[in-house]
Amino acid sequence: RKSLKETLKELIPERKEKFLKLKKNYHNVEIGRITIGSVTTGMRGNKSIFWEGSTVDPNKGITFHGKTIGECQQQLPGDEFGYFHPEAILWYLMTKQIPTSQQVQHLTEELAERGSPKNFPELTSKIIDMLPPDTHPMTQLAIGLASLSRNSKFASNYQRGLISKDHYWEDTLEDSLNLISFLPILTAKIYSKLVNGGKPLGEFSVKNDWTLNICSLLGMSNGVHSSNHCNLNNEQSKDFLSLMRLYTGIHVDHEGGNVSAHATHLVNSALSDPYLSYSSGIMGLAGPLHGLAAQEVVRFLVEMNSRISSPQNTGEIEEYLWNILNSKKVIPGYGHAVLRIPDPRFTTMLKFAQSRTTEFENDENVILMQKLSTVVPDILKEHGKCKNPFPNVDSASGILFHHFGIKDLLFFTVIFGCSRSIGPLTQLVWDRIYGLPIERPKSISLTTMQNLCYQS
Ligand code: FAM
Repeated sequence: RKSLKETLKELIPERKEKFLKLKKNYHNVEIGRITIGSVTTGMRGNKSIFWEGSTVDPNKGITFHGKTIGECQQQLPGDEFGYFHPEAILWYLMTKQIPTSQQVQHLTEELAERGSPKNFPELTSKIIDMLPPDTHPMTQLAIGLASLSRNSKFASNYQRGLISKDHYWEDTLEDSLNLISFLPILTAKIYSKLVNGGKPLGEFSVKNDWTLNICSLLGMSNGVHSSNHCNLNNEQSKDFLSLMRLYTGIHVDHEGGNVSAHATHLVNSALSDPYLSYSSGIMGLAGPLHGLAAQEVVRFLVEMNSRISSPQNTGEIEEYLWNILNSKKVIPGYGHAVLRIPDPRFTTMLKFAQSRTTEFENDENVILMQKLSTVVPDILKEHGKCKNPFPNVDSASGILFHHFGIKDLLFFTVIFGCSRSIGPLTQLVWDRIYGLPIERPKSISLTTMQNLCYQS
């Protein structure tokens, strides 16, 4: 019975040797070109961030160590519906090895133990309780995570001079596993503050897996070891758990260049501890062009439905969309900086809804979400500005949570933030294994660019 840490320990020497060989002998091999366009368009396409767990291909979408979402669903241990456990993808991202069910079970138990109420830092609870109730949930999440820094093993050992560079990864792993484990309770505290005056909505159990604890603590599960505040019937409670598992499984990582991943990796390169680093990632995820789109999509769908006669009325929908575009606003949930196809994560969420027709057939917002995926792309193509007119990850997810009763718009991105912890924190562990230095790209001024252009 080897733990994740023991398994990693065995893998490190060979991988580190490969990395160091490249670093030492191939320093000058060119990867790409930096142009004025790179600097003026947000470094689109510049291959300059080291990232192991996942890659986004414009025409294929996300792959995790080379495997598509579908392949992960087939190969990673999961539930009866084929939705892999976030614990399974955590193991897989970290080790590049498909875990056995037993390994996933052990990791699940380890995370549940680490994240149980007796281990959850009291100070963080108090800080969340003290925040004004109208503090945005993402701000609360960022503050909560930053406050956990007080418990950082990395920061404390570093300050006391107790760790050498070769061992940074061990405390980074320790902090990262604790951070991931604390998320169910932290998330639930933020949610109960939002909807229940701060009173708990459900319970934590060391017998639950990570996702079931999130559902239970949100008051959205009526299974054994779960909350008794749940308004869902048995079937819905199971569906909600599947939705949460599916969602938190596929949102874990989206290579290194997206704002939340990039910020986490950048801040950690200064050896800020994993809590501070991921808190920065969450602050990036809180932007409306990134993760906050999850919230904006729900607002947008609900608002549109209140203004049109039916979610099937193509003419009214088109007119509504054109009004948005003509007022120079974006259509949330559409477009992507890298993808040039409908986001496979969107398609996967859509399939979830389509496989449960009886549950969703009367939900006008879910109907509109599906309808938009057929109408918006043509409108955006005609509009002619955006490079990718297709639905992205945020197009479907929030409205499915909304259907089951998570109605508070501001909360959706917090669920995104739970899942997204897994990929970037995994990368931090490897960053420290490989001993990556502090990141310090060179900035360039308008005058320098002018000089380069007008003299060439
Ligand atoms: N609706 C209207 N206009 C859009 C658009 C959309 N959905 N997507 C892009 N455009 C515009 C964009 O604003 C830009 O206009 P300007 O030239 O006037 O600045 C133009 O099309 C070219 O943009 P692009 O090159 O196609 O996209 P970017 O790579 O600059 O930006 C996104 C990518 C995702 C920020 C952009 O598509 C967008 O704002 N989408 C809506 C917000 C959203 O859904 N974000 C979530 C992204 C998600 F994947 C995530 O990170 N969670």
